[in-house]
Amino acid sequence: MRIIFATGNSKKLEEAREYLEPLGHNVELLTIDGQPPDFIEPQSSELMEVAISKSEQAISMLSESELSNCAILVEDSGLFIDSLNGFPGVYSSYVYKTIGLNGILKLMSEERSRHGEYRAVTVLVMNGTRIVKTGVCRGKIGEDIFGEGGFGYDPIFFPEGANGLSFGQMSKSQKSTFSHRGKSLKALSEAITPPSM
Ligand code: ITT
Repeated sequence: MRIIFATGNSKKLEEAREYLEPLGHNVELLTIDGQPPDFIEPQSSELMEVAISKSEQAISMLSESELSNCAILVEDSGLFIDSLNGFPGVYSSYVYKTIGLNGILKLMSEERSRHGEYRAVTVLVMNGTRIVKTGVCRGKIGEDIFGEGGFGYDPIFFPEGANGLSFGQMSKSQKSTFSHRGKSLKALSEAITPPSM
């Protein structure tokens, strides 16, 4: 299937390809006049609402184009830290660009519980049908920056069951086996794969 991924985040695209291409799907980046789409993010504390709004915007961007028959993929995700009442959550992208990893480490310096989770909501629209899948990855926020892989908060996020490795210290495929995005993409691929395959 030809899947158009509406994202400005090239690392999300790589992770989606890592997952969906071995299953025979072709994942392409949506660009409008050579640029990734510019979404209006709704003021909402719910990833689901943001993801559905992005998918509706992507569909209307493509409605008149030659890509209007392709499947459209969008994803919204974030890091939710328990002791910070879910912050940065839906604001993860903005918080990363403003206070960055060191800002989060500073906010966490007095916290005894370092538990948190990444969450992802993935939406695929094909032939007018919307499929929504979610993924969660529990873990802990480290006390320093470890590794240079992945993106965003990966160098300070230690997923459960990964023998003390941060996402920043893992290869793409290793990260995918634990990650929120990997889980939501796995559920999505199961939903679109005919039972005989
Ligand atoms: P698009 O909206 O264009 O897809 P984005 O990066 O702005 O790209 P989101 O609005 O969904 O995406 O924000 C998610 C942010 O949460 C992301 O920018 C990271 O800061 C963080 N995040 C989500 N998943 C992550 C992951 O697997 N590794 C590291 N950080 C992640």
